[in-house]
Amino acid sequence: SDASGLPPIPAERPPFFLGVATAAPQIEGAVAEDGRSRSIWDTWAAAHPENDSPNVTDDFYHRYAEDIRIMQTYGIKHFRFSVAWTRVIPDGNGSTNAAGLGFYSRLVDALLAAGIEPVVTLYHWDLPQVLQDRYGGFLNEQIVADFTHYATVVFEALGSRVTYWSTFNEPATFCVSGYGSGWHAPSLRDQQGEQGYVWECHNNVLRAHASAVREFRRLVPNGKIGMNLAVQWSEPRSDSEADRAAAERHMEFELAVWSDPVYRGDWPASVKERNPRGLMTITPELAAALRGSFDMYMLNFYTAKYVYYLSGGWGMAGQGVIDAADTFNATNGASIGPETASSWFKEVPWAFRKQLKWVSDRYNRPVMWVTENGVAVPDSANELLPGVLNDTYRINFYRDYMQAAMAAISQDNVDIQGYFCWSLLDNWEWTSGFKERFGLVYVDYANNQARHPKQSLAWLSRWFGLSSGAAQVSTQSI
Ligand code: PNW
Repeated sequence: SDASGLPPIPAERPPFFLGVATAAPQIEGAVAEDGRSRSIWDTWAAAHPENDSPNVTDDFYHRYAEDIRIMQTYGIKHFRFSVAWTRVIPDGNGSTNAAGLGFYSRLVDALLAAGIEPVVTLYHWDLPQVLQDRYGGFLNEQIVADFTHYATVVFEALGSRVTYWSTFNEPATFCVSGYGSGWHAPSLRDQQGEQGYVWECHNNVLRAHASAVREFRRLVPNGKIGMNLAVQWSEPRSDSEADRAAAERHMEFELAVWSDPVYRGDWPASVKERNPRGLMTITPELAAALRGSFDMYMLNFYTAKYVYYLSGGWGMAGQGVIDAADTFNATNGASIGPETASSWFKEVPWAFRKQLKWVSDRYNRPVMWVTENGVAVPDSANELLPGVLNDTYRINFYRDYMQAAMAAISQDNVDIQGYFCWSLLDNWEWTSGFKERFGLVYVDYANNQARHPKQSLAWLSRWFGLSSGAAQVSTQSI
């Protein structure tokens, strides 16, 4: 390490831009302000009072100017945030709420004035509760028209100032966890044992995406759009043909089930073979509408698991019930990677490189953006308060994952142009509340949401050549 005590800056600088990512329900707070209605996650939080609350969280709604100054100080030029449907159209499909929309308009203006490119996600899991109550949310095809209307309102308001967009963040997560396992809002469980709800959600998300992109091409002709897809790499647990095929099938059920319809006009063969109750149909019209609807492949990546063939059995894979199962442990018991603060997340930079190549090869080398990657530091890393700002664990994590992406570019012919850290700020981490801190900036919830940039932000800024390191890291204890 250098004089600062931090890991040395690698000689080679990453060839992609550095951005930071956030999501409305995790940072905004101000849940009852300016006409915002309740989202399904507000309902979830109210039903889980033991979990921390998103009601205030980072208070980004009032403090965004300060957060923009932090990004400016460290030379960050791409900011990914999401728009809350509940602010823009509180009744879900009724009239536009000018006050709610005005917040995003001011935010975009402030970002542009600071030289920061806004990257807008339209839906990061915060469905208006009224739409869940009215017709079952993503289980009802009415969501296609309502999402398209909402998207159109936002395209019209921000499209002349915002170039980069995503329709949905991680539909696999909200369809499987929201309508399959019940672990996420709106806490529904599939009733038929065949993930029927999840497939209905899946179908409706693809239709809503296609329909919104059609409006986007008309309203924002020079814009770029996609969808943020998340996957965990599937590493075969053994070299056997059965395990390798199971791992491939697992990845097709998790990831290709979303992007094959866009790039290939159909679901993967492995998925069609196991088509539960004929739930999946892609009409020629839908295939045509999906074609070309990703201007870049936006991947959220964190972790991996071992996959093995489950002889005669049925395991869960993505949204399918298939003859494969997954585990963090090899047959000899060894973990697939070091622990992090999140139970679902082991550190696997080698798997990131494989995943990037898998996507690039399958879809004929699309432009790729990594739209989320990051880590919450485990207690065992011994970086508890006040040393939490001195997050060498996170620095090493980003160095290793980014170098894996650099290897994918230089050795595997992958075209990665941007890389967004999850997240700019510590935030409300869904079912984990404030216990897992993914931020490059520490948020002191006990002291008026005060912001304290962590060492990782300064270190990344220096590695990417975005600030001289003049952006000094605070040494105060908090
Ligand atoms: C993301 N996986 O979810 C979400 O987009 C963020 O809102 C969240 O805060 C962040 O991860 C950290 O948890 C994930 O399959 C969904 O590995 C799925 C996976 C990872 C993250």
